[in-house]
Amino acid sequence: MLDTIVAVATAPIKSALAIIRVSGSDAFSLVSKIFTSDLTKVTKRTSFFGKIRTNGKNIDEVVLLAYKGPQSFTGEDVVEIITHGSPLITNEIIEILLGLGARIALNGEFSARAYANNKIDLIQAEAINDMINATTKEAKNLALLSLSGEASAIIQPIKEKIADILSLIEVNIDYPEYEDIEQANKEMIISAIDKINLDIAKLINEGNQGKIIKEGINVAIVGKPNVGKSSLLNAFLQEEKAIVTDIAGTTRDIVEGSVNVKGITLHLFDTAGIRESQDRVEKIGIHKAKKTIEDADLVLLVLDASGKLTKEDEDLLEMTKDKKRLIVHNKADLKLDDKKDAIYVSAIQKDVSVLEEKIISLFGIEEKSYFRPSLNNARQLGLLEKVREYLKLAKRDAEEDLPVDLISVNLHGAYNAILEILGEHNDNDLTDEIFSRFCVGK
Ligand SMILES: Nc1nc2c(ncn2[C@@H]2O[C@H](COP(=O)(O)OP(=O)(O)OP(=O)(O)O)[C@@H](O)[C@H]2O)c(=O)[nH]1
Ligand SMILES: [Mg+2]
Repeated sequence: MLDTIVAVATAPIKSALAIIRVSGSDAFSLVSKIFTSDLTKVTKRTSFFGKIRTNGKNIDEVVLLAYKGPQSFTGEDVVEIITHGSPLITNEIIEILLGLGARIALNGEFSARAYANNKIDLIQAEAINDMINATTKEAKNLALLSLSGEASAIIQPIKEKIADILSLIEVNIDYPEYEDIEQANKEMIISAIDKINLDIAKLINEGNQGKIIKEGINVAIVGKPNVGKSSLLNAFLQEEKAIVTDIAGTTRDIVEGSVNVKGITLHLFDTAGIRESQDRVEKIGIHKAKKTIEDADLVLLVLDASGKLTKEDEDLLEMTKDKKRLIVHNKADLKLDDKKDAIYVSAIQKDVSVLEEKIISLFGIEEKSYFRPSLNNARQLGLLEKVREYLKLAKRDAEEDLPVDLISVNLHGAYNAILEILGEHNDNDLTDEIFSRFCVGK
């Protein structure tokens, strides 16, 4: 039996109310020892108003919710004590409960128990964190879709399609004498894998869009000295955050700022102008700038529209050529030439709306991705790639005319990777799937 755990669910600051959560088989009996009502008889979700007290001393007047497991968040008996919002009160109650035998909960332990007790799957558990950490309402909405199970639902049809082929193969192997069973042949397997691959590609594309909505885009602003990188950062942020002067080599350290463009957070990194330099401090800044380029999702390579392209610009064009990038011609108010399709801005005039639109469209964020459930974190996307990899191998095996039982090895791999996305660890349920599809016992 697991310990009974306790923790304050709200921030440890003065506020109107605070919530203490207790979960575990002893939750009702422990809390009953210090509460005016007896919770041990509770059979369904019940609310109480009463006093927390110990040794004849009142600690606080509280509202208390008792959830009889499994009808609770963790699936265990859960008590939520809503106290007045002083850390002194919550600390005192927690200390008493610890003294009575409860244990302080580890980070995420309530959610971990909910997952262990099949109240939520892994995608939903991750969504709880996403809900709390969301910094835009769009990111919060996506997290809510995952939390409510809608993201988990989109992987189910693919899981079933793989189970379909696997069950057909297994029945062919185990019951070759049944003539009325469809034959699992090479063409049929390849065509089924091709269809599943299309579904996976769609999920990966939608997941990548969701990831951007959730996490934003890391944008490195780079260029030779004095082209207006810091001015561009300031224009995005609409504040004078970075120092701007006409001295080449003004910025040394990275200057960061974030801005919300159409619900997408751009994490902007203004960097030192890149050039050959003997100055010790500037050299460190240039090194940091190069590192920022490597880590960025997008590079804004800033050129000076009022001057000619120099060797330094050309080196930077070469250095960033494999990155996702936009070439930004700044100082458009002074511009010499007018290149077709080039992006012109005037950072000094603080208008970067054209650039903002280019960035959003470069990442192909569709309107509907703001409202669409998706598998959008690195773990989920990595596992979708793994599914794709296994399907590729299974298709290769089929094309090479390997026996169906060997083809099924990689199909099992794909199936298990899907289970892993959902946090289900073994493919025991595949056996149930197989027998639910075929009436092999007739
Ligand atoms: N006319 C005009 N001047 C600009 C524009 N943007 C920046 N400047 C000027 O260009 C000079 C350099 O600007 P910064 O923003 O400091 O340039 P930087 O690229 O950050 O320079 P370093 O930090 O030295 O690499 C300043 O005098 C700015 O006022 C613009 O759009 N138009
Ligand atoms: Mg600068």
